Amino acid sequence: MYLHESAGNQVAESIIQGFRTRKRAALARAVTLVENGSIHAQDILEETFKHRGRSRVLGITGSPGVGKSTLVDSLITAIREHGNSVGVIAVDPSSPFTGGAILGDRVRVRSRTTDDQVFFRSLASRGHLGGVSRHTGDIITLFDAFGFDYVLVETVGTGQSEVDIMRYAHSVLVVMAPGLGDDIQAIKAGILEIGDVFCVNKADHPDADRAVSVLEAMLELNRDWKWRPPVIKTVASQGKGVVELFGKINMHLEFLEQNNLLEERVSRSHIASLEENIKRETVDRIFARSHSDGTLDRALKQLSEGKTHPAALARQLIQLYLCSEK
Ligand SMILES: Nc1nc2c(ncn2[C@@H]2O[C@H](COP(=O)(O)OP(=O)(O)OP(=O)(O)O)[C@@H](O)[C@H]2O)c(=O)[nH]1
Ligand SMILES: [Mg+2]
Repeated sequence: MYLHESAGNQVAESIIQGFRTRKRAALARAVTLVENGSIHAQDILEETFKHRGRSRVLGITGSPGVGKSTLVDSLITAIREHGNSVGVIAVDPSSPFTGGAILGDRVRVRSRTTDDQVFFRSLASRGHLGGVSRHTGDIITLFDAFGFDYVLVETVGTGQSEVDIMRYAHSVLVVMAPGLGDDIQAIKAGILEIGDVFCVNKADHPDADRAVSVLEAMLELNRDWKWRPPVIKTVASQGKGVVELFGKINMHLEFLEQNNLLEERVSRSHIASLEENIKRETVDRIFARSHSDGTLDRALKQLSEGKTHPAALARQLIQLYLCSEK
């Protein structure tokens, strides 16, 4: 049962009602309210949280331009061919330095407005004041509660925050491409540790086999795999290898279920979610409030003048904005 009748929150109630009848407009509205930190968000989140747990959450990460969105597009086709529904969340880097359309030829996943079993939403990865958006976990929960069979989350794996997003996934697909010097860099960034399935995309490129060998050799170094991540070659732009890739992803999810490891992943996502909420209630709140009342500017001035140590200032801000609250 969704939200009880007595709850006087009309906005939340109509959205919950929309979830019950699988109205995509209700999901779109809920995401916007959560992203904007609306006063209705909490009611919606609390209610929808009870209904999550159905979706298989797949994280897709990799360097800019390796073909993640193109792959997502072909994965949607594969998922639909199995008769399953899918929600896609694309977390876009919105930093003026790193992101948005780094490459001019970036692909946008088609929204497929005619297919009501597919829903696409793009999120900015940075919140106000340059902080990382703290809503990804909540938004994944909304998608899950809406009842999609699969939720795909695409992020550009360039920074820690993007890697952190992968903690919400049950299965992580790391996408690489030959000819970008990507193999070595990716290994440095620790991306090898987070992948459950690896994909060498752009296999139409002559260096693809070499990239696969490098990756396989690196994976061989770890002999203690519970699950040895497979490496699949794809040409996403032609849909080649995608059925096999989708098969491996499902094999990984089944492996987790059969070995009682899915709970670990779910627990990892709960920890990430808790962290997200704690940071929002503390770090983000302190920054927002001290910014709006001018304290932050004064604090920064003190720091640049070398009058106070950041630790002392941090304690003062915590005292001022968190401890003094009722
Ligand atoms: N040759 C070739 N090109 C591909 C392949 N897959 C994708 N592309 C092209 O590579 C470019 C980038 O693809 P995207 O899907 O936007 O890559 P992305 O990883 O989502 O990029 P960002 O979201 O910007 O990080 C586009 O021009 C695609 O058409 C492939 O298998 N072979
Ligand atoms: Mg993309």
